[in-house]
Amino acid sequence: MLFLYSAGYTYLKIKKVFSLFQAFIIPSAMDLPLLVLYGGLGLNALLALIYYLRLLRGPAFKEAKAPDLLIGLEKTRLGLGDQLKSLFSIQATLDPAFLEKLEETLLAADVGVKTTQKLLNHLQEALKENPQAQSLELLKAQMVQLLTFSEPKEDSSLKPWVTLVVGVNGVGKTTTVAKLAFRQQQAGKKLILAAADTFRAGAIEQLKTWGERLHLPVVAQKEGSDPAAVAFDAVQAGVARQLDQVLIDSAGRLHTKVGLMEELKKVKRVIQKACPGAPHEVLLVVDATQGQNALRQAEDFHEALGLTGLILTKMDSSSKGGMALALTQALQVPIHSLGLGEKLPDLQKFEAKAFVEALFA
Ligand SMILES: Nc1nc2c(ncn2[C@@H]2O[C@H](COP(=O)(O)OP(=O)(O)O)[C@@H](O)[C@H]2O)c(=O)[nH]1
Ligand SMILES: [Mg+2]
Repeated sequence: MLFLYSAGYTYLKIKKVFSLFQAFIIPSAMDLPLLVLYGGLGLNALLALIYYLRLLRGPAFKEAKAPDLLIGLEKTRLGLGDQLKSLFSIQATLDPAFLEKLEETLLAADVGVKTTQKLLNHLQEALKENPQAQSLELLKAQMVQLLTFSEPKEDSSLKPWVTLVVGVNGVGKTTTVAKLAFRQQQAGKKLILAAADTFRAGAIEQLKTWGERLHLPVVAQKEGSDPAAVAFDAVQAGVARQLDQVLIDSAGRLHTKVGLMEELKKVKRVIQKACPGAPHEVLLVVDATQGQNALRQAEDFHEALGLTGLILTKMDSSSKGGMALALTQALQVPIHSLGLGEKLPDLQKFEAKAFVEALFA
């Protein structure tokens, strides 16, 4: 095939050179079949190129690069992991001056007062029991333990599995819904999205655009319509079509906080009506650059909705990743995923051990 192709190409090149000298053009019976062959192969190459470009921008692009946890956590590593490593490398006996420095470092990385105290107490206890142990390793192990929770596991017999995504404005909810959808789609799941942030027309358009890129259906109504009705329609469609998942985006405007919580509670109730037992997950999206300031918000959302997991976004631009410990301890809710960038593959399933290892790499 390749031989024929190059033979045809060479023949046509020669003919082109010859055509400079019109007098030498000799019509040949070979021209037509070679032109057809050459044209056919050229068309195939063009189709292959178009297909390749579609794969590149479409959801089916299987080689989507997973984010690198080491790069994504670089800022927090500089502020927390590296500081602790150098602290422990200079001195490893827990005298009061050392403990004070350790406490300072943990607090500066937004680990929070309570969790810092917990870590320090645990370290002292563990060293009493086992004086030969490496203090830094003990501290890391304790961090892993504090970050480990049992999570609701998706039950694939439940069709659909419904996830409600909540959080204040600008934290990355809509982007995270798209990233979650992308992840599920890569796993071969059938899903539908709901644009239940009806507060701004822009938010509805944003989700629709993601839906187009992912070739996924998006249930949406006009700006200002009832978000609970949008969520209800999407869940109902999920039940009727026996889809694997329904992912619901929601509003996060701040200026009427009580109104927002009431609205979200209503969304949750209505989802339950469309599908008993749903939503199976309520995920709070938190902007990691806010550090500990996000704690109050998170508590409010948890009280109103009963969160099942946290998604910390913008980890790639935050040095306050220690808040992962503060938040999970205060709420006793697991971290579901980490946002490590703005692109579709930039969402990583959270794993306590990998997280702590990356912080101290
Ligand atoms: N660097 C970075 N930016 C993010 C991440 N997640 C979301 N963003 C950006 O945050 C901004 C707000 O996101 P959006 O999804 O509209 O937030 P929403 O208002 O909560 O729906 C957008 O510019 C996103 O691209 C992340 O993990 N890392
Ligand atoms: Mg949004």
